[in-house]
Amino acid sequence: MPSASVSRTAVVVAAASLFALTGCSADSGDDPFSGLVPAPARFELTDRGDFTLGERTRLVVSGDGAAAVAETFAAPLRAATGYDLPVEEAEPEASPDGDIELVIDPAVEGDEAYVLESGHGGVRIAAGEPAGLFWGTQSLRQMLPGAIEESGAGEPEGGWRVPAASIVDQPRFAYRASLVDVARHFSPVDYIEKHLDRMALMKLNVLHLHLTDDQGWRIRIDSWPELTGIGASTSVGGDGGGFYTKDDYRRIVDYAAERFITVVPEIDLPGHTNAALSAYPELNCDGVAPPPYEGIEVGFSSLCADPARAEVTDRFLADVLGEVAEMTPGPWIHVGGDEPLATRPDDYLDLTRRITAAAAATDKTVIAYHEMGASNELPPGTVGHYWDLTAAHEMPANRRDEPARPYPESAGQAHSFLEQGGRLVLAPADRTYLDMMYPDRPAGPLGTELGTRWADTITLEEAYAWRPEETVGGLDESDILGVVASVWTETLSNPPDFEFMVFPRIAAIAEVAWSPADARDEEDFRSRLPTLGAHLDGLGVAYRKVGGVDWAE
Ligand code: TNX
Repeated sequence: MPSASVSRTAVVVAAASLFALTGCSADSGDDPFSGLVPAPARFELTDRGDFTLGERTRLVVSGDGAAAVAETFAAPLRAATGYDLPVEEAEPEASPDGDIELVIDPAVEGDEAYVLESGHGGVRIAAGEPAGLFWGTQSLRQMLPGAIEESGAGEPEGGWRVPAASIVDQPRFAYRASLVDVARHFSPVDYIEKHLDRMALMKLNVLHLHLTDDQGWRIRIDSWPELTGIGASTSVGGDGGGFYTKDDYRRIVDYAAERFITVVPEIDLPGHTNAALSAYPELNCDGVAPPPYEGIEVGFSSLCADPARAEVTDRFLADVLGEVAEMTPGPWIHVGGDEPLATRPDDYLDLTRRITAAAAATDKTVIAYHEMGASNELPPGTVGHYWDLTAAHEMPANRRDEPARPYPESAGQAHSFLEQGGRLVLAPADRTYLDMMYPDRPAGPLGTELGTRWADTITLEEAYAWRPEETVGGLDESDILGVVASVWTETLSNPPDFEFMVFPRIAAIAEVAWSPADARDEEDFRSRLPTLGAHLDGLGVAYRKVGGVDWAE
């Protein structure tokens, strides 16, 4: 193993050589390596010669947590190559050449930072924490040929080659989320696991599950069983119901945790609650349960703020949020709060206080959409989730007759979270909503028109050009906990349609989330996408082969 040429005493995020790779391609099999997505803070190809993963390669680990990372990394590699790839504990110095070393090394500072050195003699990834080590393995995963994603792939022409490189890397933001709306159309656990694999490839580390909405309640609550009875019986267009049992949810949480991904459960309150209201008449002010809803309107349902319903509503909030928190190991719980169009403003403030208090009573940190910033009684540290348009937004041509955006009100509500000691996660709909159409409005893989345009259409380049710090004005980098790429599923009812809208635009947001701000370069990003595409091909993802990218054959 060649000695590391990168200092391991500290990981310095320096952008200087981020794009050193442009135009380079190492011959690593069927698909030449075109670069990593998201771009590392520092990446250099070196002249130490390609590493070849072979029958005798071992994963040599040292330090707490390294073996578990190695096993997660090795499982798909074994399936693709047929090699044993044994995981063995050893002092790093003692390991012979030809291995992949995964080393916990406190000298590498930063919760998610890692350094990676590859060359003819082997690969060494070092990190201070297991999370960093895992992200290092995901870089190595992308440096292997895309066939590594396919079970039983067999050896590609040229072997399982990894280009010689030096990487020093850590993320820009701590919270890098993919939001999946499983309420409008349900996704079974197996598909969520696939999505988690794809998230890991792009170093996204938060799965935000939008578990409840007007059309469906998708998580079992033992104390309110009809939520997943009547409440889970259908979906948009009557495309069938579904929900996660507690065991299903724990499977998702565990699978995510193995990939250093945290699940954030969202229970959308007090609006977007028709499914709950349809299951329990006593939650309705008039005591009458509405029928299940299969349309795509928003803003017509609300929990009841009437004092006569206070006992049952507060019991509902405490029970639901308590059970959800109890099965969620991560630090956050999301209580929604968006589009309260069916809730009178003073009722909304009252319900917001009660909802966020019930959520805080679970000892989780509360996250809420920006509308809840209207309240000045938020629990300390509540995180605001901004979803309105960016400050830079120009109204799309089809909506010029509407009032100018962004809503000053939404921006003010976002700032209210900062004033109350919280931070923001940013998800402006005109940049990060992956259910927004592409401007050329192509039919999806199954021939249907996909997505909506209420916020705008979004190209890959527009998603990539987004600058989070400019989203609502007046933000410091430290105000931003992270960013969210959201996929709402009113028009997306199956994996190919979902994937066509999500990929590759989610990769643009992943790079916004991970890579240094001053190093982003659209041309360079497009030049690196073919390698990601080869991996998505290996995973069977039906991504859109957008123009301007030299996608792998
Ligand atoms: C707005 S953004 C919504 C969702 C819709 C989405 C469709 C937000 C928090 N609410 O209920 O699904 O637009 O793009």
